[in-house]
Amino acid sequence: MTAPTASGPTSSGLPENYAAELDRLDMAPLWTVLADLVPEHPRPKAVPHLWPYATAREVLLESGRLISAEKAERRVLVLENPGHRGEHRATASIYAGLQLILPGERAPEHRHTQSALRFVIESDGAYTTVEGARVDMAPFDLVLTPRWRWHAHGHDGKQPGVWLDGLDIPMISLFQGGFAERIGDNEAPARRPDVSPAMHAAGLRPAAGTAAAAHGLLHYPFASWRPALDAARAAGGVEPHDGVRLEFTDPATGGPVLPTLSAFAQLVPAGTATRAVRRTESAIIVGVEGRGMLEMSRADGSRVALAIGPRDVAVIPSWSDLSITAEAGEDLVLFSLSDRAAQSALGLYREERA
Ligand code: GTQ
Repeated sequence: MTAPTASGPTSSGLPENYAAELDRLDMAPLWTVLADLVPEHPRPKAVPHLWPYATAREVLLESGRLISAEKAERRVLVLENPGHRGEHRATASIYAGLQLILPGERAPEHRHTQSALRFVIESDGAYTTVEGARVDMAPFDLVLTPRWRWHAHGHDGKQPGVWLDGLDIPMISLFQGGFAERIGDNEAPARRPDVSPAMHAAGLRPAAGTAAAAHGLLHYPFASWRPALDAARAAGGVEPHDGVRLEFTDPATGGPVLPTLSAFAQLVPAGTATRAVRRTESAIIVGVEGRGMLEMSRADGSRVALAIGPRDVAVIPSWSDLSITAEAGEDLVLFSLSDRAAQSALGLYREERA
């Protein structure tokens, strides 16, 4: 039994002149495409895929010889899912890219209605400013640039700075909600240190009504989140389907870090495998420590296994039964971002555990 497809010829048995008349009237029969428009379960166009960091790093460094950060505005290589060629997205809903900034460079101030999170891959002095607050980036830090905040990137160190950008660009594009503004460096807001992590660690935030109150927590340093995984594990937090999986939260709401994107830290104990789980969220996953396998199903039901190590970036499409195996000897530590926040807000999020 084959379902009718949207792209196939008119297999509906419509008289040719009737089909032509519909076309002329900018109308189309539903019955030839209904099964695609209203599928019984998600059938993602995005496919499981992994970008090994060693390869990505080479072409990224080459981009640094071809164009400056100033000229590019953002010097980024977009991670394009093979199932979405030409669409500049890693999954249907998530944009991902690797951004390079070289010592002494600045990527100029701009703001947009798309929200971004950065997961730092390499840095010895790269930083982002958000509304003038400087966030210093260390490897495996999570840094947020929520929608409509002025932000720029710079670099005071000696080695190339690289991070993964995760943005909700496809979601904002779906709603045609894109606005952006750019300003010159002369008009850039004054620099000041970002004090949000220290405040939030103390359970404090700027009092309501003060100028600083608008700025939430922007920075989740590796030095803070990594020990939390070990602590959770020691406290018995290893789950059969996830190992230890913690969600980064917005302390103001207790919810996801951004209205559209969620972020997670995960630890799969060495020599163990998680039981399969399928979730409607599509996700980008980054290796932090250890090595392992991401095993999942493709939309056609076949299985694929992707070997992941530190700094490799992989895509987990929606509804692909995922099981993660950590090699013996070292725990597998992973960072991931997903569209779960947006799906939950719309009441769509579902998961099934094997
Ligand atoms: O750093 O502001 O990868 O605006 C894509 C769009 C990064 C950024 C991206 C952006 C940025």
